Amino acid sequence: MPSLSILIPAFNEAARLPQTMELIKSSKEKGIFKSMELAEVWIIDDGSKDGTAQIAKNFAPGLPEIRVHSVTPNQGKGNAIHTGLKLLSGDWCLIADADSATPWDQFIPLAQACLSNTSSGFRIAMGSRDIEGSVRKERQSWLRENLGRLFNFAVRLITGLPFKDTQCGFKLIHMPSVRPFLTLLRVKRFAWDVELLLFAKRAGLSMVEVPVVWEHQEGSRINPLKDGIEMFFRVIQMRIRIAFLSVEP
Ligand SMILES: Nc1nc2c(ncn2[C@@H]2O[C@H](COP(=O)(O)OP(=O)(O)O)[C@@H](O)[C@H]2O)c(=O)[nH]1
Ligand SMILES: [Mg+2]
Repeated sequence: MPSLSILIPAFNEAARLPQTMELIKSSKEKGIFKSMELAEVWIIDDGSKDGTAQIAKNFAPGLPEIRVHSVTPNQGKGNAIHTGLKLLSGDWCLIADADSATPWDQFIPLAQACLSNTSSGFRIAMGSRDIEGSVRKERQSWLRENLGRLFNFAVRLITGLPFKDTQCGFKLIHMPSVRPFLTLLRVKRFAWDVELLLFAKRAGLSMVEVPVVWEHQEGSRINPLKDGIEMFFRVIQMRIRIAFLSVEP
């Protein structure tokens, strides 16, 4: 049976992480992850100032798979993900947000897409909030939701990636397939997903968007306008960089 590492980037998540730890524990007990062997739950604390790392460590007696790594000072979600991807040991990695905005049982359809017996078993399955079958239970603000759609439209136009939602924080990744290009990833903040998918496309990996349930959680760390503009320019920058990158992944 393949092993699974869960990877959660966390910036000042003292308030939202405990419930997420409880939810992972109860999901494990319910057998949500049973198609894989849950090996580790990595919390990458990114220069938090609210005791996030200690809160995660305190939970270890209830969830012995917990591993905590701290990056200081804060360097961004993408950087935390890259750090975690290099540390973890599972065959598969489920990247998820600290606020459990995508309920943990949504792992099941992602795993099904990846573990299908046929040759079409995907190497990356990304949760999507914007395809048929997606359910947005609690919605984000109108501005945030539509800026997200505009961003994804720009991503399709600039990169040629065909996906409707690259930014949902719930992705299942086959580690042996992405490991060869991990050291080439540069985007330290919120456009990290697009860069990973672009390198995966370049490496010829099969990828799929899987509709998921999504419930917006209060306490977002993202500033839709400021971060949105930065993400847009990062996408242009990465597109140019990848076009001129001669090293094969
Ligand atoms: N490591 C790290 N994680 C971050 C940073 N900013 C946000 N995150 C994490 O990214 C995830 C999603 O953040 P959130 O604010 O809920 O984003 P939203 O749901 O898209 O508004 C959470 O796990 C956050 O802790 C950061 O600067 N560093
Ligand atoms: Mg959130």
